[in-house]
Amino acid sequence: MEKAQLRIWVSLMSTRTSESFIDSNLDYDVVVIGAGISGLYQLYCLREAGFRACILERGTGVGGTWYWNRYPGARFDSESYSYAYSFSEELLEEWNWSEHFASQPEILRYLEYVADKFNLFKDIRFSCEVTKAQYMEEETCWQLILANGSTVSARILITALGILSEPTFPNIEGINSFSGESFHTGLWPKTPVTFEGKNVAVIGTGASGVQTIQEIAHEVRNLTVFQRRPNWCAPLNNSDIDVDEMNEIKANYKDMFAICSESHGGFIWTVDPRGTFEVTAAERVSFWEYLYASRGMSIWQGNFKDVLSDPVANKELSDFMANKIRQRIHDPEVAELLIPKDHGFGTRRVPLETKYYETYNQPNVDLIDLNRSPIRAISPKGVITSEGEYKVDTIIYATGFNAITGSFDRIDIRGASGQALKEEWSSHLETFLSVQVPDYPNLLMINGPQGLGGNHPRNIEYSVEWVTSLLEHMKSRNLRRVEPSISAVQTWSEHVRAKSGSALANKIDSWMTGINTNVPGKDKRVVGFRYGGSVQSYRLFCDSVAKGGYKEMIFS
Ligand code: N01
Repeated sequence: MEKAQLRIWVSLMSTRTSESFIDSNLDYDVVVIGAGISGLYQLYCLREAGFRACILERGTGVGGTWYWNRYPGARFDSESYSYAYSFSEELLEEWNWSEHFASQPEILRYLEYVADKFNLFKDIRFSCEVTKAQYMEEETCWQLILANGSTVSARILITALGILSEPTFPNIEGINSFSGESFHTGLWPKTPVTFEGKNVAVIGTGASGVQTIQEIAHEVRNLTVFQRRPNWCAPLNNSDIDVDEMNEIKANYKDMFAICSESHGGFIWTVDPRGTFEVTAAERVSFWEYLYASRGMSIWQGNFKDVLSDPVANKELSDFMANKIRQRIHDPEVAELLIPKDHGFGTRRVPLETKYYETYNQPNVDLIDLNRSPIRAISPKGVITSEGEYKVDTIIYATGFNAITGSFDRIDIRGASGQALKEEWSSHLETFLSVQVPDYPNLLMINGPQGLGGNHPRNIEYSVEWVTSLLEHMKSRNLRRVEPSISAVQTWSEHVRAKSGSALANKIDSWMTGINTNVPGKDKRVVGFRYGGSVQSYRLFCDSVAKGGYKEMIFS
């Protein structure tokens, strides 16, 4: 079916190939995959720049991450107003956030509002899963094949897939034999799920697991949490935003976004210029108490300059955080199970919590240490560990994602030489600026591998604008093809590796270093899986490429 379609299409195209960037024989100038935060803004910018563009989205609505992750308790853990779009003053003025850290339903409402306000829905094709993307050298375009068998052609393909959009289930025997209900946090159904009176198992204690556990613990009859490695969690300290506070936030948007541009990770919290041991012990503890009582990622992103790079400073902070856990949990044995021993505070993603630790003081909540009693299998009735069977009505898999490359892997992406991107990346993960890959001309990625972590919407806006400028550069010069030079890719990759140097996080197994024990081949850390430098150093590099006329890229 696919081959036959491709042959007909190629013969049609060969008689109609255009010499200019714009080619009315192609369905679109640009196709974007994904209608999340990246895709929506990309569509908006492309339209403003006069391109014929559309989004292909496999879901039935907009929102991306916030469409799929509808699990109980899902919410921002960066301040709502700093984690939304900044490009439209009108939008900033119109939208009122109800909480400092908005919940998933509110976030989804916001993204739907944005899509509606900017009339984006008309160019989004929902329930359109792209299964194959083939670059066609002769026609200088991408040919996409959708799950329903139809094809779409475009000069340029932009992936706006999200870095955490390919959920992974654990490789546990019998996982399909369970007779009760089971859910993955990243694939949560739209229909309401009730837990009242039910015995529920949660597997996984990352950010999604923590948000789910603390939310449902009060509703379920019994909750059994299966924990492999504990994470360091910090208090979210969420609260409502009233009218006056929202007005004040609106009045300060400009200054707040300026702080985001100047902070290392794009957040509103900036690193304290002092070293941990440059202050007295009393000052240190008092600063940490202040941060612990502050909102969101303050204790992670707004701490002393060396806590995430100097092991001794990090140990001191980890001890502070461990004591906080001990103070909050009644049973000392449970407290010790919840204190990470294999990594220091902030070296993996810090889940933000609201009374998460107190959950384990509830009589209906049990914590199972999978290091002591590993899961052997899922049975029709529940979870079997080396110590016995836990019978439950519902299993929640909060077991994470095949990060960054996983969402590309699900599409058979073939470049100029016919090589599959999945194979290419299994042995050689290099990009140019996280935007392009050699041999995959006219494929542009929003936040691909080697891209920035931190405040995603801030990074997304920057990358979308950078990509749009590149396309305007091409269109105005009638350039039809773009690919990075090999030397540019090498220079960028060396830069990425150099920036991976000092952070302790790079020496720890996590999705951020490319590890997922449930995915074959993702068992070794990848240096520079994500860009370890600051927002400023990333932008400086990208800006210099644009200002220099994109000399690192080969156009034709
Ligand atoms: O996934 P994770 P997540 N047997 O990979 C465990 C973002 N996010 O969905 O640590 C048993 O962090 C695994 O154990 P271990 C955020 O960036 C944002 O929670 O590998 N357990 C771990 O405990 C975050 O970092 C928000 O030993 C298994 C858990 O499952 C990212 O998404 C909210 C297992 C997976 O944790 C991912 O978070 C939520 C197995 N076979 C998430 N396999 C916001 O609020 C895995 N685990 C913005």
